[in-house]
Amino acid sequence: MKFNTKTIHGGQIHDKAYGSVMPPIYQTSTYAQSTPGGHKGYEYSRTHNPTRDALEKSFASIENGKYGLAFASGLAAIDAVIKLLQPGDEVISTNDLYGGSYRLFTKIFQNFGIKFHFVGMDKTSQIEDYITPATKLIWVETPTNPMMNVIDIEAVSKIAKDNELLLAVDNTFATPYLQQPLELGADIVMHSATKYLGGHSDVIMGALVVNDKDLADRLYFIQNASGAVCGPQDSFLVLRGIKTLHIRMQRHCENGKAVAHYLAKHPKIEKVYWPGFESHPNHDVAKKQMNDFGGMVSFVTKGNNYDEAIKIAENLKIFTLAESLGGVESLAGHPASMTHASIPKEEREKTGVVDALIRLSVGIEDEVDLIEDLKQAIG
Ligand code: P1T
Repeated sequence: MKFNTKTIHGGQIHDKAYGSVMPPIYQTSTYAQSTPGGHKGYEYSRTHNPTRDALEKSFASIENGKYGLAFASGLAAIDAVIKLLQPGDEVISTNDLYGGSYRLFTKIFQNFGIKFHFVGMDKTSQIEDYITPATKLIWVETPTNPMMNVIDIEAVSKIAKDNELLLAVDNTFATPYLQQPLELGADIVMHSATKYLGGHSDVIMGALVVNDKDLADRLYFIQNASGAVCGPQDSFLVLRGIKTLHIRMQRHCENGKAVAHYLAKHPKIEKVYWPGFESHPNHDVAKKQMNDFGGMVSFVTKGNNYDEAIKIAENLKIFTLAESLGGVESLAGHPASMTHASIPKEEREKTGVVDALIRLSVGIEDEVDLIEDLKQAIG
């Protein structure tokens, strides 16, 4: 089945009771048993829920994997992955990543004796310098949030396999429409389904997809034991969102390209970060592993002018100044004070997250209106 068909039908069956085309929202915490253990496959909704099951099958299908897991948030999904580890284990992570992922690693799991190394991965050889006998996992986010670096998943996967390490890829920015990490050798693909998969800025959710049965069983165990699951109503909404993922992504990419090119020519803009530019340092990798370049664009104002950046963020009318990304509506964010505020200033500035950086999640409105909005806001 092709990707555009999988978004609509992947892993889905019509409801057995009445043939409903969409799965019913099974808004129940528990299930009647005829005798202890005499149930129809469902005991308690933390463990399984039919609406969540339908969504988990869709996650697996669109990522070309065997097993899907849905969580209460993207961070809950990451939390489950790190719980595969033990005190004393080490993780090598992308150095430019969502601030909340960084916070979870450094402020929660570091206290449990897990060590994290944050490494620039666009030169994959740098990863090998950090591998020790204690290393268990490589955490890749690509394209990175918010600097839009692109990491060669296939090359990292070779390093992971040679050293018997797990490779997890946060595929939130790209979505499976643009890149499929399991096909490139990753063991785990992770999403903040809050973003493009849900697609409508109305749900918080996370996803994992894996191929290995043993790994899946360990993650299902953690999902049930820790309990950070999503509810049936949210499962339904994300399942509905996924059905238009391919159409939305096509438009996100077209509008992202138009916005990136407009900004690149603007005299008041110093630099635009978007992997579609031939001048982007990882453009060749992006061309190799992605089908297009996505709808996320970051930029800094001329002379790194903080006041100008804030003025633009405040002046935008169609772009809403808000955290998050990946919805149909365009959003603008100021990473230094919003999504990446939990990373110490000197750490974030090393990766380019300066105070004059603005991040755009380019939505699927008319391109003409988006460019007009940027024009009036930049002035
Ligand atoms: O917000 P949540 O669903 O828990 O997902 C966390 C997360 C994980 N990974 C990436 C790449 C992300 O971008 C996020 C969430 N990011 C934002 C809220 C943001 O505005 O960048």
